[in-house]
Amino acid sequence: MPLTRRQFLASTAALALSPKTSFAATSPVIEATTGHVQLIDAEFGDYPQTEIWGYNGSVPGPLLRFKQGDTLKQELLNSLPSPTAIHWHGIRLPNAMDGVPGMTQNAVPTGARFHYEFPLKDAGTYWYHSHNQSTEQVARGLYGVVVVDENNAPDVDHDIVVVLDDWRLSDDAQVTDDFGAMHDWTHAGRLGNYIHAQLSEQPDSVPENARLRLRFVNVATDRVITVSVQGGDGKLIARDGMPLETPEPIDAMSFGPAERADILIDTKANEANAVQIVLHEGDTGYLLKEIPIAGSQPAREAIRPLPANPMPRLTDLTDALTVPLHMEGGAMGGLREATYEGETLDMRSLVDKGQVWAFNGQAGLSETPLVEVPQGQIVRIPMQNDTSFPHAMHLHGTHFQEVLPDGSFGPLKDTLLMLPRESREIAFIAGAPGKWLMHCHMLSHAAAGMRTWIKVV
Ligand SMILES: [Cu+2]
Repeated sequence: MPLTRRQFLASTAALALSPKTSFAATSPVIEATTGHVQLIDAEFGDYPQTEIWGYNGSVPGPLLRFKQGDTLKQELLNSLPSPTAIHWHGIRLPNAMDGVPGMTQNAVPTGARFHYEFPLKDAGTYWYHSHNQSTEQVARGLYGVVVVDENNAPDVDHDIVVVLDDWRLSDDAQVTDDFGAMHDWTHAGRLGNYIHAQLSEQPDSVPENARLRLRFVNVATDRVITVSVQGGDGKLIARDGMPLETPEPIDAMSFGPAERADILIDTKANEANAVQIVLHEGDTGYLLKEIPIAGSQPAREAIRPLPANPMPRLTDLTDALTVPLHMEGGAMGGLREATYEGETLDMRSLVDKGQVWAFNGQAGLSETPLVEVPQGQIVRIPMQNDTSFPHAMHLHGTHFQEVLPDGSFGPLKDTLLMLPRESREIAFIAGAPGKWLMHCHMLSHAAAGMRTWIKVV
């Protein structure tokens, strides 16, 4: 794999990482507001600061850090010109705290506040982001990370959040405002020209045999980001916040939008003498971030699994209710017709309304849910991706497990990346009562039709 120091995905904007981290400390009030940040590193030229929309004016927003069992209490203050709301991605919470305007709360108008408060039952790596006009608001920077520490967390030398993002910037480094571009919505979504990684902590160097916990979060609106870590041996210990029962070897990791992974690595001297986070695009690797290795310390004990969370896991599918989900639409295999806002529309009328994807022939949300089930009901959703694009299927309110072809269950996840034409099945135990969204986390696809909901009573 050829490794180059920098990536230029487009002629105008360089791929790099910002020279310093903008992670701020936890604060009780999160103000959604505009800000200016130096997104493009000076070594790529004399680019001006980028105007962003961010929590407390930064990207990412403040790193919110709690202990398992704590109660999250955060006041959202909206100082943006548009209404907004915060979704707490992957966190089990009461429905009224889920942050979905039109479904669980009203969007918070300019100048107003909304109080979010809920107990944090599960440890792990989660994130928060706008769920209102999110194709625009997340693309402008409205996201941050929530870390819930285990009460007996593994001993590590550094615990570092790695935020992976993809920006579409103009020649003068500003976020382009082509948020509803139909070509994006019908294809792979809003792909940027500036991919970067921001670290919550950047040690000057680490010794050989240092143990690092790296928490990867893909906050991109639409891009699947594939990275590997060089300069260490380690294991994958959690996905989407939830511990793996058995840590797994790490290879290149592909993250659909919203997917996370925690890894533990013990640093090993390599040619570069550095821990390197490498972006893979096709056959080429691009260096996103590195931490030099200097000195040495004694080797660590073997990596053990994280303590399990209280999230229940599936044991069998007896009495499960099965609800198939047929995913269709987009370019190269489009939709002939679909129901939208109660009307059956042909393809041209759908495009006029910006709706080009459907679940079970329904574009956007229907009045009635995909399924209504009592709390505790096991639901199976065989999903058929009958499109030419990947989709990152996300369920709100609880994690699911994949039902694997041999009948066993995959790890707990809240987002599943499905490749074109792929069929995969998920199953979950219906959690807290309420209206829970299920959608593609390619936010362009969600805006253009890939949304449904599940009612738990
Ligand atoms: Cu999608």
